[in-house]
Amino acid sequence: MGRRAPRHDIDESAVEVGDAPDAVAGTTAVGVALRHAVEQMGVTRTARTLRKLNQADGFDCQGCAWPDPDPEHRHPAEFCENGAKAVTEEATRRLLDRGFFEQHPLADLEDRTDYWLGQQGRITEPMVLRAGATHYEPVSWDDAFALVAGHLRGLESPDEAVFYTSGKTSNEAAFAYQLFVRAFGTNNLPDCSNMCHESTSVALSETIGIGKGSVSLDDIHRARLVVVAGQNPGTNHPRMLTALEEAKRNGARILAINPLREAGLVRFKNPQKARGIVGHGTALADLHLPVRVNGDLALFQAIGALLLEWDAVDHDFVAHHTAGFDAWAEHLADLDWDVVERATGLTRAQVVEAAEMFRDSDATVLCWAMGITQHRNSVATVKEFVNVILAQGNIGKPGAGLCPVRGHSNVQGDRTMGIWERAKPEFLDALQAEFGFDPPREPGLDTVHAIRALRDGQARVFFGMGGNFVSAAPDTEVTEDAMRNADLTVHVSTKLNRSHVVTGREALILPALGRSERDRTGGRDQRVSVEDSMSAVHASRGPLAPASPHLRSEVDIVCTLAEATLGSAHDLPWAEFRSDYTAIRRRIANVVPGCAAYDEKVDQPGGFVLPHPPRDSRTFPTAAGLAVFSVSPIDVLHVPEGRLLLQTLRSHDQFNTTIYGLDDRYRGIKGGRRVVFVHPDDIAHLGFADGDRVDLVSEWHDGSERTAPGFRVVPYDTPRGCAAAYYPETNPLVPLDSTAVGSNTPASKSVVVRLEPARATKAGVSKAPLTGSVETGDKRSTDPIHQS
Ligand SMILES: Nc1nc2c(c(=O)[nH]1)N[C@H]1C(S)=C(S)[C@@H](COP(=O)(O)OP(=O)(O)OC[C@H]3O[C@@H](n4cnc5c(=O)[nH]c(N)nc54)[C@H](O)[C@@H]3O)O[C@H]1N2
Ligand SMILES: Nc1nc2c(c(=O)[nH]1)N[C@H]1C(S)=C(S)[C@@H](COP(=O)(O)OP(=O)(O)OC[C@H]3O[C@@H](n4cnc5c(=O)[nH]c(N)nc54)[C@H](O)[C@@H]3O)O[C@H]1N2
Ligand code: SF4
Ligand SMILES: [Mo]
Repeated sequence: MGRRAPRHDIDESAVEVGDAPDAVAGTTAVGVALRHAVEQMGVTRTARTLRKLNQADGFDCQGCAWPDPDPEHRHPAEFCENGAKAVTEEATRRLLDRGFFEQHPLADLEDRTDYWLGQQGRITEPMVLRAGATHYEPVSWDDAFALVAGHLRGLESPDEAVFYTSGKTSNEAAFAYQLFVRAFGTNNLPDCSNMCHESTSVALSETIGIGKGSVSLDDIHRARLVVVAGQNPGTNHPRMLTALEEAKRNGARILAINPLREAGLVRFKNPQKARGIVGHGTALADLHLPVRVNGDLALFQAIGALLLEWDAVDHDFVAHHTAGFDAWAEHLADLDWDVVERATGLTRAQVVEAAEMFRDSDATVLCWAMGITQHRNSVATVKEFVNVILAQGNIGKPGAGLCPVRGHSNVQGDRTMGIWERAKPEFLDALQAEFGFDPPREPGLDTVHAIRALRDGQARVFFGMGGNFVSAAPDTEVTEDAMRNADLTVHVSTKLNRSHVVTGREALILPALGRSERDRTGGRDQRVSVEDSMSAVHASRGPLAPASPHLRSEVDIVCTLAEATLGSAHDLPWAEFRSDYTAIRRRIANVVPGCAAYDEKVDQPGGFVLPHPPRDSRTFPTAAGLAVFSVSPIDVLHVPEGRLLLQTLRSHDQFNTTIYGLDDRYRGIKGGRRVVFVHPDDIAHLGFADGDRVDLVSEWHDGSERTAPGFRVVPYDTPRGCAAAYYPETNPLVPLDSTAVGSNTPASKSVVVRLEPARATKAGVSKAPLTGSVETGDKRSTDPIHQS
C-alpha cells in the first residue's frame, strides 16, 4: 500500500479562504446555477430541461430525495441551485467518445481525480478493458453482455458476485435488477444506503416497526418545533429551507443541532420569492446547539431526562401505544451531567434551553441526516431520538414525527423495491409466489462485507448499477486493492469516475440513459417511477434526446443481461418487461406491500403515498405490536490528547463523489478541496497556524495508521477537539472496520486524526517538523476512542 493519491489535476495551492456569508441562496444561487447550466447545456437546452424539472409532467430531480409540494403548490421553477447542477452534470453537451479512451491509457486515468474524470462528459458507448490491456476499447452491447454472463455463469457459487446499487436507479430498474440477482441465486445486493441511512433504517425498524420517516411536507409546515440535527440542508437539501421558512411563518421554532453553524440554518433568502431576492431573508434557527461531533446520544438522553423531570410526557400515548417506558425512565434517572457536558461540549444551560423548546411544543418534527448516522453509536442515537419523540406522543399526528432526510433521489424507492441484502422473508415469499422460483434466503453482503469478500478473494465479480463504489466506500486503499482483486468489474454509468479506472482484471463500462433523457426502449415512450424521502411515489419522464444513440436504459440493461445469464431458467418475462415497463409495474403491484394498482397510481398528478402504519394510524408493526422505548448506555468518544475527531462532509459544489466545482461558497472556500476546518485554539494548541499544509493521519485502535496528504489548515467555528474535511478526499482515513454497531455503516463522521506537517508541499519543500510535543492519550480503554 502507500500508493499516491490522484490529484495532479487540481492546483490545491490556489485555494482561497474567505469569510463565510451569513445568508444563503437568493440571487447568487440562481445566478450560479444558471451560469453552470448554460455553460454546459446552452441556453435553449437549459430552459427546456429546467422547465420540466420536478413538474408533474416532467422528470424527478437527480439530486437529493427531498419531496415536491403538491402539484397545485408547485412553483414554475421548483428546483434549487444544486438541483440545477445535478441536472447539468447529466444533461451536459460534453461527450466522451472512443477517441478519448485511445488518448488516455488506464495508467493516465488512474491518476485523475473524480473531478477531472466527471468533467470529461457523458460516456457514449460500451467500453471494455481486456485482461492485460493498457486502454479501454469499444465493445458491442452483445459482446459486453456475453462477457458478464460468461463470468457469472463460470462462478463456483452465485455468492461470488456482488451487485451494488447507487440510489438513482428507478423503481422499475431496481425491481427488475433485484429479481435478476435473486433468480441468479444471491442476496449480495449492497447499496449506497449501507453507507448512508442504514443506522436509521435499523433503529426505526426495531422501535416503530418500519424503517422510514413518518412525516409529510405538510407536517413540517404545521409543526410547532422543527429540529434539524446533523444535517446541512442549505447545501444538501436546499428546498428544505423553503419548507422551514413556511413552518417559521406559521409560528414554528427551529432548533439546529450541529457542530458547525451551517449557513442555511442561520439565514436564508428564498430565491423563488421577490422578497427573498431583495430582502434580508429569514433567520431560520431560533437556537443553534454547537454539539461536539458524536455528542447527540448524550444530548438526547439529557433532553429526555429533563422532559421526564418536568413531566412533559404524553402519558396517554405512552400507555396505549408503547412498551419499555419505565425502563427508559429509570435509566435516565441516573443521568450523569458531567458525562453529558463532556460528550456534548455544551453547558447544562444550553441543553436546558433546547429541552424547553421540546417541552413547549405539542407538535415536533425531528429531522436528521449523516451527522447522526455515520458514527459507531448511530443506531443508539436514532433510538434515543425515537424515545424523545415517543415520550411526547409526537408521532402519527399532524405537525409531528420522525424525519430522516434521505440522500439520493431514489434511495428509499430502491429499498422498497427489494434492493436490500437482508430483504424481509415476507418480501421473498411474495417474490416466490409471483415468479415461481425459490429466492435465496441467506442474507447477502452489505457494502463493508462486500469489500472484505473482494479483498479476500471470496467475491470475484463486482457489478455496479450506478454509483462510484471505489470513491464512496471507506478505506480507499483497501477498497481499491479489493476491486483490483476481482476478475471482472462492471459499471452501469452516465459519467466516468474512479470506479471505472481502478478495475478488476477485466472491466466494462455500460453507458446508461439518465433521468433527463427520453427513454424509447421497446419503441415506445417509457416512464419510470421514484419514491422520495416522505414515501411519495410518482412518475418521471425525461424530455431530452439521449446523449448518444448507443445508450440503453437501466431496465433494458438488466433485462438483457438477465436473458444472457439465466437463459430460459425460471422462465421470467424479461422481454415483456423491456418492451413495456408497465409490465414491471404490474408485478411491483403484486409483490411490494402498499403498491396495489401501482401503474395507475404513479400517474396521478403528484403520485401516491405509501402506507406507513405509525403515521397513518399510530399502529406499530413491531413484534410487540407497540412502539418500543430503548435503553442505551451513553457512549462517550474519548479522543486522546493531541488528536482531533474528524467528520467528513460535503462541500456546496459536489454531489457525493461527483465534484461540480472547487468552491464551497457557504463556508468561504474557493478554488480547492483539500482543506481541514479546525478550531483556532486547537490550531494553536497543536502548534500550527492558519494556512499551514498538513497531512491527516488517522489512528485506529489496532495500531494501524492511514494518511491523506496535503490539506490546508482553515480556522473555523467548530467545537474544540473537532475537525471537518471533505469526502471523498478523506475516505482513505476511514478504517474499514470502523462501523456503526448494528448497521455496519462506516463511521465516516468519527475519525480520530492527528495533524502532521505536510511531508511535501507543492513546490516539493518539506516543512519543519512540529515543535510542540504531542502527548499520548489515555490508555485505560482497549478501544482508545470509546468509553462508556
Ligand atoms: N448538493 C448535494 N446534495 C446532496 C448530496 C451532495 O453530496 N450534494 N448528497 C446526498 C446524499 S447521498 C446524502 S446522504 C445527503 C447528505 O446530507 P447531509 O447529512 O446534510 O450531508 P453532510 O455534508 O455529510 O453533512 C452532515 C452534517 O452533519 C453535521 N455533523 C457532523 N457530525 C455531526 C454530529 O456528530 N452531530 C451532529 N448533530 N451533526 C454533525 C455536519 O456539520 C454537517 O452539517 O445529501 C444528499 N444531497
Ligand atoms: N467519508 C465519507 N464517505 C461517504 C459519505 C460521507 O459522508 N463521508 N457518504 C456516504 C453516502 S451518504 C453515500 S449515499 C455514498 C454515495 O455513494 P455512491 O452512490 O456510490 O456515489 P455517487 O457519487 O453518488 O455516484 C456517482 C456516480 O453515479 C453515476 N451515475 C450518475 N447518474 C447515474 C444514472 O442515472 N445512472 C447510472 N447508472 N449511473 C449514474 C455516475 O457515474 C457518477 O459518477 O457515499 C458514502 N461515502
Ligand atoms: S432540493 Fe434536492 S430534489 Fe429538490 S431541486 Fe434541490 S437537489 Fe433537487
Ligand atoms: Mo447518502
